[in-house]
Amino acid sequence: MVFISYNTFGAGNKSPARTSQKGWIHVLDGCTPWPDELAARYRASGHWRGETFDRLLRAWARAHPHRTALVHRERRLSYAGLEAAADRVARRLAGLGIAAGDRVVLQLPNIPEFFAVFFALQRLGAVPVLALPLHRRSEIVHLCRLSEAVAYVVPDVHQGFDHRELAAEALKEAPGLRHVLVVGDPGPHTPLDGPGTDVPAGPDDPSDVALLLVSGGTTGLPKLIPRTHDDYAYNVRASAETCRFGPDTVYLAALPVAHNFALGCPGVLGALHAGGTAVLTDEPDPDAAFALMERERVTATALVPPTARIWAAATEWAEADLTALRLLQVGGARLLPEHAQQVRDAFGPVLQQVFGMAEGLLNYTEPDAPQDVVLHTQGRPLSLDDEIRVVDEHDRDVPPGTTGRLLTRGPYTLRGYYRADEHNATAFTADGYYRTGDLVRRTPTGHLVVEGRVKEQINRGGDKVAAAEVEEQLAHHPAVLDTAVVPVPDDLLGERTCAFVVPRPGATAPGRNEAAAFLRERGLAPYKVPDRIETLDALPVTAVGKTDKKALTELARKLAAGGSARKEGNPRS
Ligand code: OOB
Repeated sequence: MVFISYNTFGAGNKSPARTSQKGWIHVLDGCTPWPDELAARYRASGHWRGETFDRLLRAWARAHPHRTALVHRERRLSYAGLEAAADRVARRLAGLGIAAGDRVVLQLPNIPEFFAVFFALQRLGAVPVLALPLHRRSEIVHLCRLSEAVAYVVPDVHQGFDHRELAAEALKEAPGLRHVLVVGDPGPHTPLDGPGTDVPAGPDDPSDVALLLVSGGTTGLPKLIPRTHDDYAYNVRASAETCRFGPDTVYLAALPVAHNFALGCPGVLGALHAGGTAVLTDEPDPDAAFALMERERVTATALVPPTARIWAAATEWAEADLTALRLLQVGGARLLPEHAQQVRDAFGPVLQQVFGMAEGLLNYTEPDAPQDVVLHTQGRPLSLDDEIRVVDEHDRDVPPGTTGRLLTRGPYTLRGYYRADEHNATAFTADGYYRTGDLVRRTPTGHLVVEGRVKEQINRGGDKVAAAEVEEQLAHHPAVLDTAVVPVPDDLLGERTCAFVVPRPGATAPGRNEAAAFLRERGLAPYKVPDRIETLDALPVTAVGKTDKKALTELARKLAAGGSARKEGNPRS
């Protein structure tokens, strides 16, 4: 086993794929490793323990084979059963020629097969690219091409959407894609179930990339976030410890498990790491979720703020017994103090705020934190080795307690997006800090309060929408000359999207329905379709001639409150 497989490369540099004598790819081409001295520090402090996810699953299955690992509807899978399922899928994939270093786009909802495939890929040393269930052609084709995926794993039909049709388009548009594997009725594709071949011993290097997470993004299409075994195993283990997960933990995954929060913060992997049970569902409405929580005696779950508020309201009339619940994590978007209070009033002192990101850094309010901290802050960094800087626009530290831009680096925060040299040059400082794009303030106790953001991203109740991506897509509409997408405040989701559109001379700008149909047709995920469309004769510009997003955000706010675009803000009317 090669313990230290990374060479030292600066942020933004490409590291070459390294091939061992046996032909395994050790470091994915296009990933930026941690510098040697930091890697050594993270190992010395016991954060990085040289674990791989394949060895972890085997160790769990050996330690308690008969305990329940996963529950889905009426199905219960023991740890031994999960390991056997992963082995079966690994044999299947090996039979198709999927091998160490290959990337596989995994787009499955919250079903046990997600984890069977995830761990099968770990077995093979192949790398899952975790697409969200709501991603559509635009995102999927991009993810397949960017990762040069050889396979794409989908359900047959999920929530009325036929993934086999999307897969057929992906096969046409992503040249490297060789296999589509379907859970359920395969249609023209390959069933995930089926015969396979022996699995060759895979690579066993903890500093290899274990998975690629998809970023919420701020520019154009989503980016890929390489997470190594060392860093993600630490992410999971430290989160499980902080959240006091143990063998009696019953974690309900109601958010998509392809998202970092429900996967590893501590999520399903945290529950498994602790020897507990994970219950999978994608029905987060309170009727279904509460019934499941009562049935399974769920002790912990994670929600985005809008769902947390809906659940809090539902406790007024719901009769389910939720007394087993000890931890209710809320994160992904800002939870206002008054909403935090509502959640706390409804569920008792089980609320935990989580401020995290797929890129790494996680902040949790501690389970025994004073109520004031839980209501008013978004938590404290998970690791003693998380380095935090709060800076102004020139990267100068702001005085303590002042709001500024959050920069971070640490043992589980990426050093570069996958194959994104140009973006990496600005997304990181020269000394490797990730520019989160979030505006925060640090309290004297070291807790962070998220005050806003500098990045152009709309946070639609936890679903991240990159303004640039929607703008790019809308610009393809034949009647659209120019466009700018901004957030509008929304009581439930926190924010919704508003697209300002300037029509081409003589053309009529598309209305909301037409724009929505157009964007869906182009394969954009449905949650990225603008909630509002407003027409302008021209976009306002700043002194240097850039689109004035500040003015547009203000205008969108006024319009949402009942004004008119032409009266209030169109500079040329
Ligand atoms: C989580 O991850 P992502 O990658 O979908 O989104 C990260 C961004 C952050 O940069 C921040 O802008 C926002 O989402 N965010 C919050 C927040 N938690 C995330 N903004 C305000 N308050 C919070 N509590 O969203 C994520 C990943 C792991 C755990 C939890 C959330």
